[in-house]
Amino acid sequence: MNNIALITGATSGFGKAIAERFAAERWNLILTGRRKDRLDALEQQLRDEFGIAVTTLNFDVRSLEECTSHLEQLSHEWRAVDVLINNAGLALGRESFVEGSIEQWNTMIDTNIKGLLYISKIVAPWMMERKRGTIINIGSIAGKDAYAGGNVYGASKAAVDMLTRNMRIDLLPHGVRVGQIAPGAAETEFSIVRFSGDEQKAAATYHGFEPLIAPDIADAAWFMASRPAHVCINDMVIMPTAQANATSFHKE
Ligand code: NDP
Ligand code: 8X3
Repeated sequence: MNNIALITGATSGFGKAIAERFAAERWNLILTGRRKDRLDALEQQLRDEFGIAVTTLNFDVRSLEECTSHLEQLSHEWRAVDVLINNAGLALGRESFVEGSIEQWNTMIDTNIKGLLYISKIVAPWMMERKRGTIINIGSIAGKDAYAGGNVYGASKAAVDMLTRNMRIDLLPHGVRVGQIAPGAAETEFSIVRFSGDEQKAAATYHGFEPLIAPDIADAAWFMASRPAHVCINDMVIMPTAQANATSFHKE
């Protein structure tokens, strides 16, 4: 059987591009997300184009019950996950925390931190049993560097950064490697979600410079996953050339 990657949040942006990249390398895929129509379309596209096997799981990573029931329904064959990519996540709002919505905070914390933990707690033992595997967490420059209005989103990604380092220690005796990709500004649906569907405001985020695009991150994920077994890429910070850190942009 081909290698297997499990990618959360595969309905859009980085997750979809990572699915396409791994499919092109003839990996079989487990793809998750809440939008079933998109999962179904991607499954069909990847099967037709690359002839790989695809399993889709339609659930919300914020729910431990849903994570458990969907992942536990995978057969023994599909549990042989070689690479887990914890990608599902989002930002909501860019106000000062004083003006922030507690509901939005909960959504970010439940998705970006707790969802990642729930999925990893279920999948890591499958890797431990096989004494190999790779977990790639999608963090952010926002987890390393503060910016105005980044507050809870940044804190959730700082948690991803720290969890990545701790998970690597916990899984060290088991031959499972754990790394992070921390991107800067990338044009996906991220800002449309962040600004509650306001496409103009979302597009303005990328005015005057060339942002990253999803395949840039897919290339990085593939690079990490395809290193020889004795090599672990701990952390990759990937920025647009026009962005030096969370706040310094060269705009024309
Ligand atoms: P998109 O909005 O394009 O994709 C986000 C993906 O996450 C979607 O597939 C969405 O699927 C999934 N998702 C969100 N919430 C949930 C949930 N509760 N349960 C299951 N799936 C969920 O954004 P990106 O591709 O840009 O974002 C991917 C990751 O990259 C996120 O973790 C984000 O924080 C991070 N990131 C993004 C950057 C950027 O500038 N774009 C930079 C740095 C990091 P669905 O809605 O169908 O459930
Ligand atoms: C997304 C990048 O800088 O908009 O994580 O927060 S940023």
